[in-house]
Amino acid sequence: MTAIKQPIPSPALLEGREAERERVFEAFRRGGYLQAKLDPLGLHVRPAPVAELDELSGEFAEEARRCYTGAIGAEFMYVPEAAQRQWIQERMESEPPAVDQQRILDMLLRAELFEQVLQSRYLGTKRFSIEGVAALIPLLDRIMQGAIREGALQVVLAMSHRGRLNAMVQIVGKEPADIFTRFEDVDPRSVLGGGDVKYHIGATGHYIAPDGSRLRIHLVSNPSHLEAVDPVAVGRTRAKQMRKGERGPEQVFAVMIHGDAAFAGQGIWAETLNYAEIPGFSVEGTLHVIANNLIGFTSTPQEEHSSRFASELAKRNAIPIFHVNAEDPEAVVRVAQTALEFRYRFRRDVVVDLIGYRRHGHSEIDDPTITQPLLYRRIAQHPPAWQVYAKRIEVDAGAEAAAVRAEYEQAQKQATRAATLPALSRLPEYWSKYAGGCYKREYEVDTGIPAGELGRLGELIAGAPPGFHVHPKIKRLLEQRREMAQGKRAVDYGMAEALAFGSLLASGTPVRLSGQDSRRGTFNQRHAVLIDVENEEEYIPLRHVREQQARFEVYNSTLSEAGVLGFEYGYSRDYPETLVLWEAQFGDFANGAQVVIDQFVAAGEDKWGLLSGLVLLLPHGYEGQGPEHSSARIERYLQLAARENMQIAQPSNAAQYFHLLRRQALRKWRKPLVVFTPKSMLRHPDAASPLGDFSLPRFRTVLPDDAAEKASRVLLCSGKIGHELRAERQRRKDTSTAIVFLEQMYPWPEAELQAELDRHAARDVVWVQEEPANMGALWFVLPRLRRLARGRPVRSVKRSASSSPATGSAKAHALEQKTLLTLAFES
Ligand SMILES: Cc1ncc(C[n+]2csc(CCOP(=O)(O)OP(=O)(O)O)c2C)c(N)n1
Repeated sequence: MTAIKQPIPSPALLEGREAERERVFEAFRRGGYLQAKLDPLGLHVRPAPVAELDELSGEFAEEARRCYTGAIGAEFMYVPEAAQRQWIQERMESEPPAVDQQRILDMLLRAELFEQVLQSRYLGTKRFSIEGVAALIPLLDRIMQGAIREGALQVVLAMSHRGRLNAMVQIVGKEPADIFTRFEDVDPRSVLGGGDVKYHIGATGHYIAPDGSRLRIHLVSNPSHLEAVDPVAVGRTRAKQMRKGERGPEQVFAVMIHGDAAFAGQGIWAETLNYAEIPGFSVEGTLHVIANNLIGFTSTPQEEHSSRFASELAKRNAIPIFHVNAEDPEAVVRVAQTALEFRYRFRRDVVVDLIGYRRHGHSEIDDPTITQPLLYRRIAQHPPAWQVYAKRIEVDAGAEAAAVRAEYEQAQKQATRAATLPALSRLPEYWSKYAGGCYKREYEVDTGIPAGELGRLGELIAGAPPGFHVHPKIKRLLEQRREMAQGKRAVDYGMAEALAFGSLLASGTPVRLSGQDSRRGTFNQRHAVLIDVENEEEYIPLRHVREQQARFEVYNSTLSEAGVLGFEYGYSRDYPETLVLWEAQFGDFANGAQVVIDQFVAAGEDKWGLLSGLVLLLPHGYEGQGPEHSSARIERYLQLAARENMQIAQPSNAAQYFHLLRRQALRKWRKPLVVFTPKSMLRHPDAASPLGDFSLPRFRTVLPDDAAEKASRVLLCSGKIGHELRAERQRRKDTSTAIVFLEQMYPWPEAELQAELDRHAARDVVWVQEEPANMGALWFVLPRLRRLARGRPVRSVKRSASSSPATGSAKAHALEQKTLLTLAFES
């Protein structure tokens, strides 16, 4: 969808007064939001002079001003679809719908008194109070009610620290006592070295509407890293929608709450918005709310963004933005209803920019009067939202306030007697058959497939329907794949992967793979989608391996790492039956997703007890392609490895890759799997495997060397360098060197490696790696290897330490590589 960011001409055919009215209204539709009264304190977002509007007067201008410059400022005239503009216009220009004033008052009052009781009982503890944007609660209340009416069964709610504890109680339906218990911090032994702070952990529960109807709410666990949860929440929503089938986007939708500074500043959200309308990633509209307190920690809006509003970035997708003054809760509720209906009617993202202030410091231990003394003097004199509203609707809410306070105080007392931490969330039923924690041998399954079955599968994988015009190069490739499946030619990585996917799909495991250019494969190795050269029609062989097979999805992702990896992680969280894979274009680029790797992939189980079987495919290997096309940074993943939180592997041949992928899908142990995948070895004969190896029972964590039983030296290595060492050994006609491949680095295969080292009488054990001394697996492997070497000296061969992973010169690379090989055999 393209945004036409130019004025839309007024209807030409209107005449007389009607035309005049339309002209005036058009002006306000376009610019009225700049004059809306949005800032409760009137300090930052003041109505701006707009010449075209200021010069308008008379009855029509007055009417238009009422619609467009009150407590709601709607930005929508850049939306290219006339029907969407028209729809918004009608809502802005009609009478506001009736609201339940008592309910709004009740919501505001509960939100603020909950904070006050926390403040009085846990003074000096961080809680990130909602006060100043308490209207967020009636806003969410209206969204949830509307969602129920639209047919939603479940809402995925993502939010950062601000107001989170409050939302847990008022919207997710958690018991106030459960939240107070978290402040009591009981039972610390249960979370030694793990767990997370109370304002980051997830929660599941039910929103209960006034008529008693219920909506399941899933508040997503998130790290401190602002906005990092966005793609995860979208991925989770997509997975939940897929589970529901065709009505998924109606039954499940996402609500995301952002801070103003984070919304304007963090790129991961922009990456997430970018795929909002792309078929493989769309959730048919997310409802965004900026809980905009016009401050970020100590920074002012002028320091946070170059634009008038924090929401500006949202316009990249030409979606509507509704700014609303948080101190007009009826306008807030109206906007909530409009945004919700917009999402359901047009299935697009929509933004509500709820503008308020922040009553306390960033957290309650910060003193904001140091950096904003005047603002906070003003805020100190400003009454809480519930009092402002009670006065406006002329209700004496004193008695109700006292009752609500007493209720929360009672809950707090109850919490002081609790002995254990209450669980705030429950995993859905579909997780019941999977296990996390430490590895157990009983999880192991056989992954081999009989040759006959491989032949049958191969025939289908290498096939195209009659009349389909296959590209001549691909025709050759398919022919070769057929020969591979018949055992006439060694199987390469591309085919091994297709066989792994195909066999899983045939036996009922869905597969979802995304990454930049992953449909073809960056290295021209995959060709998961065939393109008809005559008409560009597509044929996906892996969707035709069996009649009632599982779903196969393969997508070229947007050019994003953090956003897309976050999405796929999220998807894996809510579809554990699916083999979900994310592929980096080159492993080097995965560092753009480091936040997701650190905070979700590596630490999700430790912090939140949440499992994922996500696979990261990271092309890795030194081939003279320069500093950013060589290293997937093995060292970084090994550094993150602890308590069997994930698996890190580098299969050195096609069959091993096949078994590894199948193992990941078929074991009930759900752990992220990081795979360093080949580039030059993709089609190299040394890394191809005979068909028979696909019938072997399992993936082998260590590939022994039977060629040199009586070796005087053992070279231990992983990946491509091992094949180069083998070639060098052959060139030298060396019979005294064993070359052992470490195929899985983590969990460290202690027993398998010990057995292999014990088999060789070698004096010398040498770890050989392509990476510089300060990178690669060296630091991880050496101490472990020394333990297993039983007193034999353990040395290493590697490139010199370097600040950059690889040289930019192909010739320098070749020299270095030659030196490595020489040192491995001669030093
Ligand atoms: C990526 C990242 N950088 C910095 C921080 C530290 N930090 C926590 S809250 C915050 C201010 C956030 O301001 P805003 O988004 O406006 O939300 P508010 O706290 O005002 O509700 C900062 C800088 C962080 N959590 N994450």
